[in-house]
Amino acid sequence: LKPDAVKRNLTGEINTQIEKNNMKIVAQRMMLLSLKDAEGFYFVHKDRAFFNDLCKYMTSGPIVVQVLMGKDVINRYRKLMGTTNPSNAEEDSLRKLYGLSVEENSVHGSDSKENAKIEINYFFSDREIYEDFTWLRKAKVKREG
Ligand code: 3AN
Repeated sequence: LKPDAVKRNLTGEINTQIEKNNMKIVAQRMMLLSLKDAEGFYFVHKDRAFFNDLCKYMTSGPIVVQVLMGKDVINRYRKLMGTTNPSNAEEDSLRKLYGLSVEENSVHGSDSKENAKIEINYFFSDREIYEDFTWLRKAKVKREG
């Protein structure tokens, strides 16, 4: 959950929607990213024009990082999030409901199992994850170059 959502006190509301859609929050933490954290997390976008602004925005206030579990969870959560730009996002999607702009679009979600592994390992240690996610640990990859 990105700074715009946390700032507007939407954590509970978004979590309710996640849970209502049969996805389980199995790890969660509120944190403030350093610029280095954000740059590492978004390293794949380092050549994009919006990279610096995006990293600055992601450090502008606390975020809530979480691990979701469920059947086909990556695709189902991406669908619940909606498209990157909230103004084009599907009715009832999180970005349509809460997003303010293409940058302040309230939520992030891993786009593949491979990236989910990297992103979960970026933020969580084994002991913070409620379910058995040991399979994740086989693929420790450092995102930063
Ligand atoms: P998504 O989060 O929908 O998968 P990505 O991975 O293409 O989108 O982009 C990562 C993040 O970068 C987005 N969530 C958004 O905050 C930001 N972003 C993407 N495209 C733009 C853009 N054209 N201008 C500003 N920020 C952008």
